[in-house]
Amino acid sequence: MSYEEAKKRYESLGVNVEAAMETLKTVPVSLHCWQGDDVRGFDTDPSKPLTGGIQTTGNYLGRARTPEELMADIDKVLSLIPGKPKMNLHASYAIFEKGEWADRNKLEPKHFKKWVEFCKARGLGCDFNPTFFSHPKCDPLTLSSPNEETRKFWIEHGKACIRISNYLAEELGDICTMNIWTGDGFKDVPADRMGPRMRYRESIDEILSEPYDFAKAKPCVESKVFGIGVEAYTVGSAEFTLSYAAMNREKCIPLMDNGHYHPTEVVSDKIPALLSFFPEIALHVTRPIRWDSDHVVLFDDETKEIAKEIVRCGGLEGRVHIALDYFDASINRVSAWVTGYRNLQKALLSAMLTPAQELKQLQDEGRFTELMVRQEELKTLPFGDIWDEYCRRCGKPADGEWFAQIMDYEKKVLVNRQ
Ligand code: RNT
Ligand code: ZN
Repeated sequence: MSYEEAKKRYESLGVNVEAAMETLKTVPVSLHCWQGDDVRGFDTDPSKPLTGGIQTTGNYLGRARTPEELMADIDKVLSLIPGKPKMNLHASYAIFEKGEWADRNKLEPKHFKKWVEFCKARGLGCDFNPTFFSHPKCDPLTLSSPNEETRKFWIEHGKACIRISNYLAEELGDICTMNIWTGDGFKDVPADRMGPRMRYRESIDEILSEPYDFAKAKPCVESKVFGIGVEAYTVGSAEFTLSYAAMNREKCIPLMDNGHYHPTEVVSDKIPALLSFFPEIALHVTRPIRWDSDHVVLFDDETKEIAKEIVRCGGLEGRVHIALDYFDASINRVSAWVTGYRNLQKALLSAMLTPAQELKQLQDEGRFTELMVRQEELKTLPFGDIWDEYCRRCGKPADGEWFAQIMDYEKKVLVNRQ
């Protein structure tokens, strides 16, 4: 079917296809830098394992080993994704001059100057994350450590990251969300659950005492249910972070990662729950398989449902900050990046092509039989034709037109990184 015919099908349901495409072009979605190098970063020994309860599996060829390689890969990704990407960096991706190095508590804006130049040249905004894992100072706790020296070190890191976030927001003229996530927790049954949480709370308070303009730099707090090696207890649990955010609404926002809940809980349902109270929320979109496995985001039911809630709860008007968060080392990493980004774009476009008002009316009038039929019928509309048109209008390849470029890049560039 052609675009024009597909468009007519949607218009007959009262959907404004042109407006949907135009809007989606302006919705920022963060591209996580850490898919390209298996979350290793540049500031610690890359042969050391990841810590903090997260893991990458696989050893596909072509992991980016330097800032130059990572940036080249990101450029490849940017050439193949439609929409309005912004970067998402971790503090561990600081770029040092030759012979220079700074520990995490001593990081400065200048260590991200090359990233600012990268973003400016491509018209991108940038989000940021302090890195409270994969570092010798994880004892293994960080912000909740009973060791005051350790805890102070990580508070200083958090404050340094606020200053860097201010710098990124200022330089790039765009909002910078700064996400606080720690892997703090215990493998086995703890003897004190409250102590670490009280210390974590105080630590975040101290970090957020560093000055910032909340309209530009937005600290977030991300919860988690458990991690590998941290199975029994997580300091930053759902109740902890949500309570923190609720009690500090004027200085931080809650972040939900859809890999961080029990398997039958869904973030799609939590989005309207949180938006009933919080002016703004942030998301890490990922794909958990049986645990927080961080698989590549697919165009699957829950991703579509998350997108629908973002769209119909007014999330596109700046209330929902959307970021990707996954890492797969078992397949071509550039393809993994592109696939996940495009799938989230697809989910958002598909959500925007839903006649939300009509469906809501059916619900409000109690016409549930018809609601089911209408919702099911939407699933077989000619979405692919609209999607391909959207890609073209963004100047990016449609489906079926980009994978060969990845294989070409693998043959010419990635194979040489053995
Ligand atoms: C880990 C959290 C966290 C990280 C990134 C790298 O479970 O999801 O957001 O994935 O910060
Ligand atoms: Zn996350």
